Amino acid sequence: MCGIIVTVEGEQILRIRGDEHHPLSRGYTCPKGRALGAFHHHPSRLDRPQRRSAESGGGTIFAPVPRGELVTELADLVRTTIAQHGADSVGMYLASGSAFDTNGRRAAERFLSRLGSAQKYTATTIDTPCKPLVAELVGGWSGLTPIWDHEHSKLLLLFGSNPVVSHGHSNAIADPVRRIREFRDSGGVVIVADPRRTETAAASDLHLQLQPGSDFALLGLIVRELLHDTGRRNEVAQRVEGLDRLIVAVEPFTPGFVAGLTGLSEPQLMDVLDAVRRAGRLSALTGTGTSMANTANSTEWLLWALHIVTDSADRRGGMWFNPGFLMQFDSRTWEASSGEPEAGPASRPELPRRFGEYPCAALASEIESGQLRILFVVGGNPVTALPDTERTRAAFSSLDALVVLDVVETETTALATHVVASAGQLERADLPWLLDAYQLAVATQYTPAVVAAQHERVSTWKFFAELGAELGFDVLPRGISLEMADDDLLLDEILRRSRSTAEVVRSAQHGLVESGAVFGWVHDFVLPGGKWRIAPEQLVDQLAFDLDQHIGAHPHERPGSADQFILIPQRRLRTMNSQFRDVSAPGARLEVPSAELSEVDCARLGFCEGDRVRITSEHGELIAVTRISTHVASGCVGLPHGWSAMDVSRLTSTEVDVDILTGMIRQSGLPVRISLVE
Ligand SMILES: Nc1nc2c(c(=O)[nH]1)N[C@H]1C(S)=C(S)[C@@H](COP(=O)(O)OP(=O)(O)OC[C@H]3O[C@@H](n4cnc5c(=O)[nH]c(N)nc54)[C@H](O)[C@@H]3O)O[C@H]1N2
Ligand SMILES: Nc1nc2c(c(=O)[nH]1)N[C@H]1C(S)=C(S)[C@@H](COP(=O)(O)OP(=O)(O)OC[C@H]3O[C@@H](n4cnc5c(=O)[nH]c(N)nc54)[C@H](O)[C@@H]3O)O[C@H]1N2
Ligand SMILES: [Mo]
Repeated sequence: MCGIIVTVEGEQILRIRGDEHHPLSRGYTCPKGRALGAFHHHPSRLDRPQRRSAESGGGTIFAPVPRGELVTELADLVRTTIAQHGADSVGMYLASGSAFDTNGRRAAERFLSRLGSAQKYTATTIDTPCKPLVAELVGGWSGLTPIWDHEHSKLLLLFGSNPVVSHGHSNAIADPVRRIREFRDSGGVVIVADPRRTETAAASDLHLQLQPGSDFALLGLIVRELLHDTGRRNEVAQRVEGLDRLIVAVEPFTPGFVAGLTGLSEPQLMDVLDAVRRAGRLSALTGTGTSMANTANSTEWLLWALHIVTDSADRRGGMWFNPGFLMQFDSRTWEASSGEPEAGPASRPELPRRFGEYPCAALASEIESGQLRILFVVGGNPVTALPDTERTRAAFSSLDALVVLDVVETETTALATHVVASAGQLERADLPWLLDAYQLAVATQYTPAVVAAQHERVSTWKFFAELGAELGFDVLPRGISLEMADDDLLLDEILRRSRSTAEVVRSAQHGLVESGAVFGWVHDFVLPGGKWRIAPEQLVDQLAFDLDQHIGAHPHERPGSADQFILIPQRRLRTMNSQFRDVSAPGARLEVPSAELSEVDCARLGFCEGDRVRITSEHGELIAVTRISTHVASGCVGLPHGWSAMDVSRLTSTEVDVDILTGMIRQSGLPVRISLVE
């Protein structure tokens, strides 16, 4: 999402730097952006379509196959499989690598829906399904994403997000350190709730080092205290439906109770409350620290409740919803969703189907039970990203076909029956379409292809269009044939319905900002009956449940065994999930996976820096190398994901700890034991 300048000589990427004229990233680019050249020339970059041909001593041998032949073969297989087992025997997993390939993502999704299959899985359900869930239940539409009003708000609350490293979760915060500094320089206050003293916490006004999974209690307290004011209550009652239920639901969150749950002192809690009262309106954002916890839905709900109670939601000086430059959500007609899920997958009927997809938690069982027989993976590495690695591997190996579209070899391509070498980021023209509404302004950026696609790499859209044609249906938009289509023609289709024209967007070399935050469109067009449904029954029930569970399992009350820890997720600066593990920007070090432990715990248990430790959960174990840190709270262990050498997915499960409302797997706040490997 940062503007970059790429220096090219022939087909060689020589250098990448931030574009100082880019209105949002202003010359900044992170190490991942600067590593795009190295990624483009990756030693295991995929160059041509391949088919699994033989096994040899644990490895698989792939043979190149002409694309036409591959397409015909796959079309035959899809046709016969669907004839025998129905449309739902073919499925798709779409993830991070496709989020930035606008034409590819759209064609892949269209292909699946033309097949008539319900077997759609995306990274949303292993990342943050609480966000669309709460948006749908409270606001009437799952696509509403809170965005920081960095220009007008005076208080930013961050829960379980570390934008200095991640550059934001569902907020594209380019240039994060400078953004935060500017915000504070103009009188803004930043408060970070995180069990780790993060790089973002270090740049903030106040760091609350709370117990993992206890964010909902802190938010419950603030909402409760604010609603004690009768004037506010009466005012809020005009704007919402269900206020009485909210008031009852947050009643347990007294200062004493919340101090016990969060591990924060009562004076600290009062400081936060004072800051909220002083600011009036505020922006509050969550990230994966809370969205992957078993209290995710309660936390997200109370965060929305806080926005609404302070009249911050969709209001200047509070937070906003980006209608998107390309998507233009503010010019559509909306019908509020009831929030009822559709029927779940056959092998796990207790799991919900929401937002037009099944939860990833059901992917393995759908394959094992024979429902799902052909899987397309589009820009994802599910072998490292999904829980219970061995089960995922076994399930994938049993598929009739695993078709993986990627740019490099991965743990997932290694299990594929067919590999499609996709054209990469620098080899295609593109627009930030899927993340359009995650930006800090109503903005877009067109980028032309920097180099031509080399070898036999193919655009993801073209592959699906060809496969669709072979199966007898159109994947591309009406009026665009496969013969005439190219990247730009397809992007024009999107720009035609955007806030501007293709000509204007294309000629804006450094990206285009239409406006900063805009307010009010959600009130005007989206909210059911013009009011927030502030206390949906499902969430009220969930909160009561979480309270019971959390009190039972709270660290302070657990039988105190010295080797017990709570696992918390974290991102690393130079990797992007499993990407950039083995290539980096010129001169930059590679990331090394490690388990981050506090000095105190290491001293207590006799662990030294670089020791090998065994980390065990209820579901599995892994061996990790320790990294001693003053950042992480005592009692917590921080583990990144996306590594097969130190694979955190071995510790997580698709069977227990699965959220009933969303199917989200618990990946944050997991109890583990740690011991030294002799
Ligand atoms: N460099 C880099 N950037 C990335 C990625 C990457 O892999 N590397 N991945 C991208 C992706 S896919 C995503 S989804 C985003 C994620 O973006 P973020 O959500 O900002 O992810 P993190 O940086 O891991 O921050 C999560 C924080 O939550 C804290 N935490 C853990 N448990 C709890 C808890 O119970 N309560 C609270 N309050 N905090 C908790 C952790 O200590 C950590 O600091 O980042 C994106 N950006
Ligand atoms: N335990 C645990 N599990 C987690 C997480 C955690 O914190 N803890 N985080 C979760 C989160 S937030 C996420 S988003 C998921 C990530 O899950 P995934 O998105 O499945 O994982 P990535 O490693 O990002 O895989 C992206 C793939 O896309 C490929 N790619 C890159 N560019 C392109 C392109 O232009 N075209 C194509 N076709 N492919 C491309 C890359 O080579 C890579 O293999 O993992 C989740 N899993
Ligand atoms: Mo993610």
